[in-house]
Amino acid sequence: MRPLALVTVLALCGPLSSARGQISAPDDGYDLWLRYTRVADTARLAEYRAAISELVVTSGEPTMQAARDELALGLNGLLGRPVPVADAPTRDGSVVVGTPANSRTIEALPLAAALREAGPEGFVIRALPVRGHHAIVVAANRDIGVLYGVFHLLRLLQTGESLARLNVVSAPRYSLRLLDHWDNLDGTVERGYAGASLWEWARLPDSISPRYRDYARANASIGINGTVLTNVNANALILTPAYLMKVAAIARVFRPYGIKVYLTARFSAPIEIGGLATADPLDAGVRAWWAAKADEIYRTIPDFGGFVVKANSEGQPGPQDYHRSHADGANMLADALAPHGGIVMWRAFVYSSEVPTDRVMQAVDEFEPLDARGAFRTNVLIQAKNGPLDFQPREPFHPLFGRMAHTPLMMELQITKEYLGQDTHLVFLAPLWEEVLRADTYAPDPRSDVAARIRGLAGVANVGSDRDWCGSDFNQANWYAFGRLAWDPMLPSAAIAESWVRMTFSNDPRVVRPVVAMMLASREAAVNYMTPLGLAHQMARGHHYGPGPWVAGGRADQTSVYFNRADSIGLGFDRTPTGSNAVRQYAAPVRARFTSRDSVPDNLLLWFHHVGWIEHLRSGRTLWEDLLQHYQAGVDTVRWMHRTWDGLDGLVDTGRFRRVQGFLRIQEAEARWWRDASVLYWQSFSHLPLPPGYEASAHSLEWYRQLRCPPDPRKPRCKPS
Ligand code: GCV
Repeated sequence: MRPLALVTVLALCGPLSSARGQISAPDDGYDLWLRYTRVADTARLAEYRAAISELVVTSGEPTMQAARDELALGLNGLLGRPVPVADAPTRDGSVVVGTPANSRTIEALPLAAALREAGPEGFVIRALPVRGHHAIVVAANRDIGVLYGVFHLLRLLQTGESLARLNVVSAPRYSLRLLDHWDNLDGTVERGYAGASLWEWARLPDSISPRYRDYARANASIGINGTVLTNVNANALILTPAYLMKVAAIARVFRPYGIKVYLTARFSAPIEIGGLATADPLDAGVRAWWAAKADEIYRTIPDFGGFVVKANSEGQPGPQDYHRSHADGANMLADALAPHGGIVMWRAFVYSSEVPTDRVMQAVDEFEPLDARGAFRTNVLIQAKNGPLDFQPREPFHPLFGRMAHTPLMMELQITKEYLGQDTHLVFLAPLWEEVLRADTYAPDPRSDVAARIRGLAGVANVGSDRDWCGSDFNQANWYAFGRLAWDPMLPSAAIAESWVRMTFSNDPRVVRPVVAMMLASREAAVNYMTPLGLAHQMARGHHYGPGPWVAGGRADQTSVYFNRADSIGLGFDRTPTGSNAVRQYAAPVRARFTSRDSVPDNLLLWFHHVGWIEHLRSGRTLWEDLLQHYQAGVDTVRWMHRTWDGLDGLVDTGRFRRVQGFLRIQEAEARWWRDASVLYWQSFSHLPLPPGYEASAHSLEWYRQLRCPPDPRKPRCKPS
């Protein structure tokens, strides 16, 4: 982040003006949502200045120091004047910050009931008299709660909330709120679209990038409390002493911000770095090796969080290599970590070596019987992706969320947009995540939503070494949204979008309203132009960027044709009892809803049913007509987003305005590319005409099929049509 002095100077100077009276200096996006520019609304500014005149922080512990520094930075900027730090409230307007253990003032206040409600990580913010003065109190049971409370208070000011009658008690719903980095030790990032890895392994542990602290600070501001540093396609070297020293150095920077580090454990590490002949989880030597490795890790990193494991999936080694079960593998690692309080997050994204009848059924088939036997140790969590396939623009919720009666579950979301336009397309993911968190599993009863069935959220990070962290200004919103939902999974997408826009761009309603509207429309737009009506996995092979509904060959269940089942009759994967019967993995009411053509939601129709091209849908239109309409709606929405953004010229700084504008240009061309390539391909089966007035495709199907879109630099992303 900018040094304190610079922020203060900028804030005191006031914004630079443009023709429309707003900031126009180019902004590189580095500050994310943590912008503390002077409050523009003069009435609010006067209210804040009257309510806040000094800071009282009495503890010098690292987390409390971080809280004090953040408050000083934020208040100085937002109020446009320095706010002095005092030892005790001396006048009206004190912001008193602390825990009953580190502040006598807080200890003496009547906050016991509220603090009980706040729990170990939550906080209380109240306006109340302290020693005869008007004060604002940010109190918590632990220092980290204070830091979270400080970020919350600053957010209220950033978003222009009134401080009158301030009374907040907030506690996170989950204790595990993690970012998973798919970062490799060579600095590349699997499915990363924001530059190289943040972790400078070659320079660690002696050289500490200042970005580590800025990253930790951004995470703490949204309540994230864990970071898995390494790719699930793991490299055993991370567990060697030299790398553990490097990990310890990162952990030291993260610690004051309440962030624990976790690592991915390569199942074959005992062979690769331990010199053993086997990695069999029931072998005594292997078990001893992992126990000793855990001891060594905790000697180096005393608050180490634990392991994430991808085993027997996409070629990764695992217990099945030794004819052992996932439970045998997970329990071995759990036993090694248990004496130190560590956990194992064992992924349910499994890919068997044989092609199954229906790929989306494998996780339940493998994990439910183990759960039924209570086979997993208590410090094992099974981590499932939101849907049973692979982070598609839309999937039904993963049936595993309704099937595991004994073993705690984590849900993995993908913040990096592997299948949703990667760096350039503006797609706000909170509506996707809200949809799955609120989905009712009916297991064991109605109102058992997915949010209630899990113990934590892990998000595959979209953060890299790019100056703007995420590869695009709007991708930052997805990092922000993930943290906010991990704290409170019932927070509506609209509220998340609005607070992000206010903090990141402006409180001006001429900006807030249209940008929030764009964000909220963006996910459905992407579904429409990529995979409408429940289609999935229609992306080009490998890079997963552009359309590839024709992809065939190689392993069948990694191809588009396997998932779309297009033929002369119709389109879609029959997962009802007449087909793969994947619906059987859902609780009875959900199964019935998905099985019947009368009740299956239109947006999942082709996920569960093979539908004839000229069959009528509930809309009264045929499948063919509805399909065309959805593709067109996707394109039209992106055009509208583009026009809406153009209308913000002068209301947003030139740097971000132009960057977003350029990306929307790409997105519009590529939405057409998706529509045209897909429609032409389906037409080669349906042989049905386009209705009069339907925008004709610019090129032939063959032209689209031979396009090698990124990363091939010799081809354009998409030829302008
Ligand atoms: C890390 C998908 C991605 C892979 C990823 C895998 C996983 O298949 O394309 O890059 O591997 O999911 O989640 O393990």
